[in-house]
Amino acid sequence: MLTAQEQAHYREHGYVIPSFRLPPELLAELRRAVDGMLTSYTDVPPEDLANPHMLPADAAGLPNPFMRAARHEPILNMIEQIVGPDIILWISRILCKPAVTGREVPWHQDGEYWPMRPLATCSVWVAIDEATPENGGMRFIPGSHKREGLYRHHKSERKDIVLNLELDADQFNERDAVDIVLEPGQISLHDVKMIHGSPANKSGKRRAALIMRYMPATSHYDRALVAGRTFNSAFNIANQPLWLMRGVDRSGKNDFQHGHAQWRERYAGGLTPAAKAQSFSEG
Ligand SMILES: O=C(O)CCC(=O)C(=O)O
Repeated sequence: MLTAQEQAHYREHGYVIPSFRLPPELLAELRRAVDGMLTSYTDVPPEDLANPHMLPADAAGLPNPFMRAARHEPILNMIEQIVGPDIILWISRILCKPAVTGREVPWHQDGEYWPMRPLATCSVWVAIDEATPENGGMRFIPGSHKREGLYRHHKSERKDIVLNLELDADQFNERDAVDIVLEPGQISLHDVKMIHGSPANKSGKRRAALIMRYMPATSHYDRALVAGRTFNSAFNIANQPLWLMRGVDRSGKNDFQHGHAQWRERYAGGLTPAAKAQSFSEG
């Protein structure tokens, strides 16, 4: 559970690095599974490996390590403290910045990309490798989540960045940024409106993360808002497979079937050439 102080930090600053650590066995399994994904799906940019929790269970029926991390009770307990008892996992991704070539994530607010209304999500960023300013660790602008609306973004034409909706430079002051430094197995949690980004990885050390995003089931994941919207690529987030992790769908409008078969097939059969050609950018 988050301490009262950690909860207050999240409310005040829009993020927190809790004292929690992933159990070493789970971290080791995640690292092996990340390595496996990177070897198997070489045609997908390593920053963009989507929904690894949709990988098949093992032969004995044990869920894959990504799904086990997403269901890890202490993580769900912390999420419950932030979003309430009705919790939907709506996406996961591996964002791996390889040594030397790992791409920059431009300054942005996740809420600029996402279709749940009311806008709400807590992202859990799990350090698989250490994350530092040298290897492309995240940077946050504390307190930036507090403004009611979103800040102004523009569509960037740069090809060397992971996302393409970038915050206008006059919307924030980079001097206010804090570096999020994490050891493997540590996590950070951040709010949907947090202004954040991360520099390119020019170091000799890989920086891999598993990111899991949870919304309250009081919000509606409104696929119509992103249908046909393509961000950086042909893929869009209209087909995300939603998982109710705890509680009930209070909105009464969320669809928990949509996208599941498509993603299961995608990973069960290996990636088709068409799927390989697609990556995605969701914020
Ligand atoms: O991993 C990164 O560098 C950026 C991740 C991010 O933008 C996010 O989790 O919202």
